[in-house]
Amino acid sequence: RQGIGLRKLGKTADEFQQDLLSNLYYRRGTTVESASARDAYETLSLTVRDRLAERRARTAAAHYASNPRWVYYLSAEYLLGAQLEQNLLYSGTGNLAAEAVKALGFSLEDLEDLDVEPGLGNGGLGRLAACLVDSLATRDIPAVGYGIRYDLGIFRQIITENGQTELPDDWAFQGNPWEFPAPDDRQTVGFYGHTEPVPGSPDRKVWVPGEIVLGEPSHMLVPGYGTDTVNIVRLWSAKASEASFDLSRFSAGQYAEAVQEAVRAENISKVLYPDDSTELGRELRLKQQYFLVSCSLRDIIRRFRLRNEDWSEFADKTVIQLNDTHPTIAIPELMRLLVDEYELDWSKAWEITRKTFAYTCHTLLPEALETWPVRLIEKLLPRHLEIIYVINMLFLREVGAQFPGDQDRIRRMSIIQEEPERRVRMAHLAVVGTEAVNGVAELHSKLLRETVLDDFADLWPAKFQNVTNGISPRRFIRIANPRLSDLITEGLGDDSWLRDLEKLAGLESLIGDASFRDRWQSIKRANKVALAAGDPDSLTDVMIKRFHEYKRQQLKLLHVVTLYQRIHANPAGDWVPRTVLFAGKAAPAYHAAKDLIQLIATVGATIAADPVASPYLKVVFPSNYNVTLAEKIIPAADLSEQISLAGKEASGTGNMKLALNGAVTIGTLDGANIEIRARVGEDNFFLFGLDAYEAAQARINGYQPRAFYEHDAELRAAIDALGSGAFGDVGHRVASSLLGWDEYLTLADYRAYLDAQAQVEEAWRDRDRWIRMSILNTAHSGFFSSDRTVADYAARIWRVAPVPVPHED
Ligand code: 26V
Repeated sequence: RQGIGLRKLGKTADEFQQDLLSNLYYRRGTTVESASARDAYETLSLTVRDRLAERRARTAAAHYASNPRWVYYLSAEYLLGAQLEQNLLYSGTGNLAAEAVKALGFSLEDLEDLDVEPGLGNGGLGRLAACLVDSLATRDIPAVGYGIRYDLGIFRQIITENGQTELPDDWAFQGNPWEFPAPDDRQTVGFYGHTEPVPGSPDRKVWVPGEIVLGEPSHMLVPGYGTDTVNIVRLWSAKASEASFDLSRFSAGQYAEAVQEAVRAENISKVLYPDDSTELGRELRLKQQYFLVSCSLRDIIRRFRLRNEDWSEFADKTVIQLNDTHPTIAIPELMRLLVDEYELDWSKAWEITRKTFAYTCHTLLPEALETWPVRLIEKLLPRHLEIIYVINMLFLREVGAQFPGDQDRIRRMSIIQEEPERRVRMAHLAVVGTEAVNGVAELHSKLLRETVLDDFADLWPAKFQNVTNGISPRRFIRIANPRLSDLITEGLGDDSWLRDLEKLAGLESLIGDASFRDRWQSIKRANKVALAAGDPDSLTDVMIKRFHEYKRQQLKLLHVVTLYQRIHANPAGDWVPRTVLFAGKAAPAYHAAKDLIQLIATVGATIAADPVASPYLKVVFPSNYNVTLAEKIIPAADLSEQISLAGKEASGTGNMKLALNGAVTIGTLDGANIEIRARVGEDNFFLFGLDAYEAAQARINGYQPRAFYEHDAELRAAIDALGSGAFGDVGHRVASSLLGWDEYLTLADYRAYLDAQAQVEEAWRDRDRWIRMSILNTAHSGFFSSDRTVADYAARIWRVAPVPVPHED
């Protein structure tokens, strides 16, 4: 196929215009005269996508030529964010596009409003996956992200005084111009059935599945910034095989029954599970996990075999990162493929498997650690259960040899939990079957070693590492906050900081420049005006994250109630005006979290209706927090609330996004807060509360929330107000849960939190001091770039090198 080449895509405004028009006519099938905003959006998206597709083709060629070591990121969730603005930026076509759509009679902003984000994740874990694939491409690392193409993403949330209502998120209802379907790469996935022995091969079995489902991939392009690499995220959709349509029933006129099995098959990728805090043990969720794993591993093997023959090279060419335990069934699945299908010895297969996988843990909460009933795995994946048993037997033999006679240790470490029912502990399987295990912030990694995984850290100390999370500076400052980005670029002389975020440290030398500080402040103000959440001159105090008791939105609410009561007690006081902004979703089945949302909305409405308090205090709760909304709120924030009970938040990443945009943090010694404080400096961070050891100790020593209630009159007044009946049953429930048990020590930290908030107000009143703090937060956030996170993984866990893609112009 020599001598064949692609026509160059337009570089000038005229040429871009021509490309846009040809897409409008030939791909969208409409005309200039009749083009709607939707037509213009779809056409522009295709025109931008074409530019990335050309880079993608060169990337694939460079990767094929070098047969490199690949990183495969396996994640049940991705929160990629809106694509149009990102892809305009990464393809450098923003100005051309603005001109071209203007000629069609539209503005770029109108079209960006039509660009819906694929909400294929719950929160931090899903957004981290998106930041890491961005940085993998930016660092020219050959990588594929594998995930599930849920038809329905994270639910759409509506907030009223009755709390949260959920609506389905049919995100691709009008199509998705960013996606390339690849039906030729479909895979076949088995479920249920039984296994049969293979005569003469004791390690091997034949699995005869009882149900077959097809996985159809499509991919989204993941461009690197400032480089030609374009990687992909490959998402699997479940499709019924033809065999699932029951023709005999159809012929008998039982039309609904005839398609019943097909509908069941396609339900696998129908909806994202919106519970990110407690494992419900649902069969469909396990099916989703195995569906992702089975399709992805076969695709990985297909790709390996394009350039390689020898299995002994598999682990040299492949590293598979497990994003939490959700894809951990990949460990027995790779064993099954190698032993049963490719006929490798067990010990050779195990050596390959262990070397191939690495595992990232994202939690410390015991209720979020996945375990699956043995009976469920036995029914759904009978061969995998057999393999897990063999893995466990050989593993426990190893433990027994290291610690002779230590039966209790064997019970604790077993992959199988025996009581109260037999379950498979996925985190144990993930540690046993991988080469490296990491936590997501220094404290989290340390607590993993000292608590949940302590026995494993004793056995294999070298396996345990830390890789502190990071965020994409492209999305979370350049795209979210163009005003501040322009000022930074001007201040630093160029925009190379977007690929080398530590360069932000150079802002420190501008801090003495009064006009720079003025401009910094005016930009913050302009961002608040654009957000239109409250008085732009008030202190904009934001708490944006999933609702969970450990994150302690209830502590923030107690603070709000106390401020309200103080203002009432002294209406003529010199109060600092505040706009308190909450945003976030609660899992639909998490009643305590939903109660909190409702209570915040109700208290907010009471304050808004109160002429005494409302000039100083406003509570706002915009609906449907997602990546797009985060990009609007973060640039407008003055104060970042990171107030989880110490030892509970693995890392947090919103904390990094807010600090990068010049918000000052009030926070506990938890997750990455500790690392943020160490970098921005103690003077530029409002610290309060128990540390992780004190918190654990308080519980052991018989913590009594009532004692705090009785000894603190303001706390008592706040809780009494909530429980008084003025806020209905929700007020009662929240107040009595705090007084009765207070799982996350809210009352123990209340006074320290209010004292820290008083210091916040003192700093805020000295406006020049506040601006300096704000600038220093941005200047010292460079470490939290996900480019650094990826560099850490690449050097210490993946041992991969970049493969540059030759530039063409
Ligand atoms: C957990 C579970 C638990 C079992 C049921 C289903 C389900 C679905 C999703 C999840 C994910 C929760 C874990 C998570 O998002 N962790 C967050 O990860 C962030 C990135 O590392 C980190 O910054 C947050 O601190 C951590 O809470």
